[in-house]
Amino acid sequence: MTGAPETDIDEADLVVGQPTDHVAGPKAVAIALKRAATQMGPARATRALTALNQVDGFDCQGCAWPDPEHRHKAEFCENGAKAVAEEATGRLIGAEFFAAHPLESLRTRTDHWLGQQGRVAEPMVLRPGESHYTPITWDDAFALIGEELRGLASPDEAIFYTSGKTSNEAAFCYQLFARAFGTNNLPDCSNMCHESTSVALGETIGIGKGSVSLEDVHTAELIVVAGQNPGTNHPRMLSALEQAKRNGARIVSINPLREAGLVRFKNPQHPRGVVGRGTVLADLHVPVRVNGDLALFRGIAARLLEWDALDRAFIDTHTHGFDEYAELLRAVDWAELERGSGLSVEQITEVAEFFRDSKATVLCWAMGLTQHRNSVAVIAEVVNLALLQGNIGKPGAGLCPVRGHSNVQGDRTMGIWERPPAAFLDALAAEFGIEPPREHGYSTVEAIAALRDDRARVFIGMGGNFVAAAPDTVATEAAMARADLTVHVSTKLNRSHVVTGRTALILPALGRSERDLTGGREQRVTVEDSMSAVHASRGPLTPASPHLRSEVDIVCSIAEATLGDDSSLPWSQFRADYSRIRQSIGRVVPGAAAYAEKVDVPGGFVMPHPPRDTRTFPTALGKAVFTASPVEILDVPEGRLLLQTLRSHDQFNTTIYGLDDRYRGVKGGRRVIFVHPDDVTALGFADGDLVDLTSEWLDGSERSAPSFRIVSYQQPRGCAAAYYPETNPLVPLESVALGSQTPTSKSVIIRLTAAADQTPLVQRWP
Ligand SMILES: Nc1nc2c(c(=O)[nH]1)N[C@H]1C(S)=C(S)[C@@H](COP(=O)(O)OP(=O)(O)OC[C@H]3O[C@@H](n4cnc5c(=O)[nH]c(N)nc54)[C@H](O)[C@@H]3O)O[C@H]1N2
Ligand SMILES: Nc1nc2c(c(=O)[nH]1)N[C@H]1C(S)=C(S)[C@@H](COP(=O)(O)OP(=O)(O)OC[C@H]3O[C@@H](n4cnc5c(=O)[nH]c(N)nc54)[C@H](O)[C@@H]3O)O[C@H]1N2
Ligand SMILES: [Mo]
Repeated sequence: MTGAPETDIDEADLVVGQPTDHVAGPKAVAIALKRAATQMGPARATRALTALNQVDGFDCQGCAWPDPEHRHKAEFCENGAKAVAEEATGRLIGAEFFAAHPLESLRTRTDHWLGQQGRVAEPMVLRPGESHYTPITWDDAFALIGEELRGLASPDEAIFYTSGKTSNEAAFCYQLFARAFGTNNLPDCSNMCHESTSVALGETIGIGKGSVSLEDVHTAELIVVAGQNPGTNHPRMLSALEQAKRNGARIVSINPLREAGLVRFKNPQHPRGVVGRGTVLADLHVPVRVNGDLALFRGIAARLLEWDALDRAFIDTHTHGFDEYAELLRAVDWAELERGSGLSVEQITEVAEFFRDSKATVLCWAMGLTQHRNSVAVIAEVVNLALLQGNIGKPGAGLCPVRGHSNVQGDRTMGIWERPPAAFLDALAAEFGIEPPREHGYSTVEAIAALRDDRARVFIGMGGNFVAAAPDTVATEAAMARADLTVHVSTKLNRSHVVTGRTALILPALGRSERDLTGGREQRVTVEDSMSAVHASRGPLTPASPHLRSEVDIVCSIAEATLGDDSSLPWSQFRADYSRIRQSIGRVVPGAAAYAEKVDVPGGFVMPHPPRDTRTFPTALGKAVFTASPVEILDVPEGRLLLQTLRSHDQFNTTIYGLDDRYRGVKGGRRVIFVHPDDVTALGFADGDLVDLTSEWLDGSERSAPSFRIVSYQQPRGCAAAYYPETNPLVPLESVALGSQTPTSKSVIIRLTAAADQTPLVQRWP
């Protein structure tokens, strides 16, 4: 079955209207069902959607927002349904497709086109110098990988990347294999995502995870949503916010853009949402300047100290470093905070009053805070705010980093981490009798540099779309092309399959919606959500093709083919029965004792979190730590804009579902740049002009991305926004957050010039 578009995106069809003030409602339901039915057919769609997020069903492949205890019959959102449709599509591509499309032509296609072709049906290989991918048997593919890995001068010449959809079982096997092979080169999408959160929380509260439950969100007095667009990226969070609102909560949104979801929400699962005007969620929208959050938070903290709106008992008993921090607060330079945040003292004070008047505050954040040069300091400042009022480890309060990929948190728990804690490696050694390497491995940006400098020769990707998601597209693609072997375990075709090493493999995996009969029995996997709740997931659908294998099977087979008979590791037992993997997880992973038994309980269990559970802070000092960081202001030179790169309503990261960004009023195109109307004029342009974007980096180097339409859009002066991944070529590999190495995708200094070519770019890769 095909039916995918033959031609590529034509940006000439772009239409821009008004942004909307409400989200979801019946229109979202209709769109979700239509997408699902077109891609899957009505029977398969019904089957999939009725099992989505149900206790005995499968976990949504979309975001990591948790499932409520009392589930609706339709416990999913528009974008969750799109994610399922994307995976469970009836379109299939196999040998014939690859014979008809030489690599050279696939390279000119956009990620949208590649993804729309369908599920990859069988393993494919691209041999050195050949023009086409051709079929390969699974055994030959595994043998090829094993031979290549064994031939490396050092295990550190191999890179084992993970995207955050991988199940806990597959992730655990994958990291075990990498370490038995001899390297900690386990970068993951987290390095580009919430790493700044993990680092900041690790340093300040002793554990790199959020401290709230869904119940806390429901019962909070104040919920702050900073740098996050839940209406698009975590739509089910809106139901939780709506419930909180009904319980009397107030909501503050801190965002350069007035994102529609927080303005008015029509809950499609609720009769009022279908017929009424919906609920106004945000009581206050704070239009902070891009990267202005630290200045804003510092000002709020200064006011709280001034008003003595502090939880002194909590500070005295549970924290360290208050005096030094308080000194900073007493000395704040308000003019500097105004300049840094782009807000007036009155605006900052108004937000502070919301904090002062709340006895239980939940602080939520996502990419708007994590992808800047000083992101670790920004998030440490969020923690400072929470500590001042004792908002950790009490009902209705806490830190709520909202994760992206559905199992990104679980993958890290399972040991997908280039800097594993010693205790984890000790436990791995004790369980399996291996001697895991102790030196840290490469993060995502270090992996790219290693490929570029020929220090790495083999790249294996467990899901994801490494070259499109990573920064500095031109440099990253050139680095990837230097590899001897690139392997992608994937469901759908993407850019990383067509920008390859000398030899390349595509290994098609079962998706989460599909029945997994590995080892001749019905297998389940487990995942962990953003609030540390772990539960089982089991797909109901017949696999897209009989040749697909589970990620667990693929990892175990690569391990056997690489480590051979020398290895006493139980790969075949793992593959035959995943509960055997869960038993090992229970013995190795901290806090996961009796894992295999606990995930058998319907609904699963919650991983321990000492600050949340008992106000115990496992830091070096045994207390939560106040951080006194300087307020650094990113100065943007005259005539330049500060660009943040974000998601449209019609994509999941590099997977482009369609070309509309309904809530922001954009239809039929993605190459747009949102600019304040006065900046448009001041820069000598008009709404709708076609411009090229050029980024300017400290070392004087420049990078460009051609052909974007200017869309006048309300936001603080001097800021701009455009979609990722089209803008990734603008972000230098070296431009990373201090301490976390997260690419600074939300702080890119650019200038606009009239497009050199005034015909809109039809294909992204000329
Ligand atoms: N449908 C869908 N769902 C998704 C994804 C998807 O692509 N599509 N991706 C998943 C993944 S991996 C992730 S990590 C999450 C991402 O979820 P989000 O973090 O919501 O994603 P972004 O689109 O990057 O949006 C960042 C938000 O921060 C704001 N922002 C930008 N810069 C700043 C700043 O300096 N300060 C403040 N206060 N705000 C700022 C932007 O205006 C925008 O509203 O979503 C997950 N869920
Ligand atoms: N400029 C800029 N860059 C960014 C960001 C940004 O905001 N701005 N955000 C960053 C963030 S937050 C993230 S998380 C990364 C995302 O980086 P990645 O996680 O690497 O990218 P995705 O686009 O989510 O990967 C999509 C691919 O995963 C494969 N896939 C999907 N489902 C499955 C499955 O079940 N199994 C397997 N094996 N494969 C599957 C499909 O082949 C699909 O093409 O991008 C980062 N890059
Ligand atoms: Mo992410």
